[in-house]
Amino acid sequence: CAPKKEPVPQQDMDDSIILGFSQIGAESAWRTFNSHSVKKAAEDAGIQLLFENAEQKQAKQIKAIRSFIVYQVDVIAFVPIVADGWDNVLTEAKDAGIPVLVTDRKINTSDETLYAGFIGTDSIREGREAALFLQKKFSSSERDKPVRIVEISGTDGASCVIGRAEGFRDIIDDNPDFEIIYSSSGDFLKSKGYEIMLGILDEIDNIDVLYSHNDGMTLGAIEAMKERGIRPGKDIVIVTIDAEQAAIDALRKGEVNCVIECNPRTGPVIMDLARKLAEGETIPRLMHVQEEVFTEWDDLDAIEPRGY
Ligand code: GYE
Repeated sequence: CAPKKEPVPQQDMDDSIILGFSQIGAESAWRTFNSHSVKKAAEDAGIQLLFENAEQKQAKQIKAIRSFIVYQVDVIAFVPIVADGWDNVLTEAKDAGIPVLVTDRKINTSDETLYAGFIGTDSIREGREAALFLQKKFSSSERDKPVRIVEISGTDGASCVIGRAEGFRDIIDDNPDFEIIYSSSGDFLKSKGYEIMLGILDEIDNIDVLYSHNDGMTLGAIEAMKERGIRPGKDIVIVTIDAEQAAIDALRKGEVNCVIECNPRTGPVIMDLARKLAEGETIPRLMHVQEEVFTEWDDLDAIEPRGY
């Protein structure tokens, strides 16, 4: 017969916090590592994690959050795949007395009491850094016409995409030496980055810059450029966001010119915040993760292995 299970001491059961976490999917290496960070941190913190993968569907996230409410978890945390459409389900969580932590991407809501706080990326800053790099990159070039930029953005409606586009345009739109000649969403997918770039190269001439909202799409776009005999990082300057290892490797090879870090290592701080919320403490409303910028001018050997 099955070995007799040791009963879990009652106070251990009482002590372990139950955290319901709704993740959006596995669309990129960044996302996969973010999920790993959350799972590992929960294990290290002794927090019982109910982890749901929504496979890129907001409806599945809403269903997962409702299941957490029924289960009466202590805290709910989630990555909102898009910024809108959360008020109803978060009102249900509020009515059930369950605190909510928004992570990675932000939400739009008319009722700020629907969530306790946000921890994640500062996407407006990331967009600005991309533009500032381009201004520096082209500052010495004597040009009689503007620098022609194509943008491959991420999932439509995601706060990080809105922010990366907004931050970039805050600077670029005021500078007559630059113009964005094309923009399209690649949904953060490598395959779409490839398809879109192939289409752009067949339709548009004289492209100077690719601004891509994540490394996965950039890697796909680089494959397309090579297929068309274009030298990535030389014929077309490339700025990309995330800083996964493959992008740093491309930077070292001169196939990418600037990599802006978006930090996926939020697991430990999410667990710390969840514990505080479970214990009835307040947390900061807005926390941005630490992020660096890596350019072709830096000491690239000094960059630590990325882990994702
Ligand atoms: O840049 C991308 C992922 O939400 C900031 O989502 C995150 C983005 C990240 O798919 O690789």
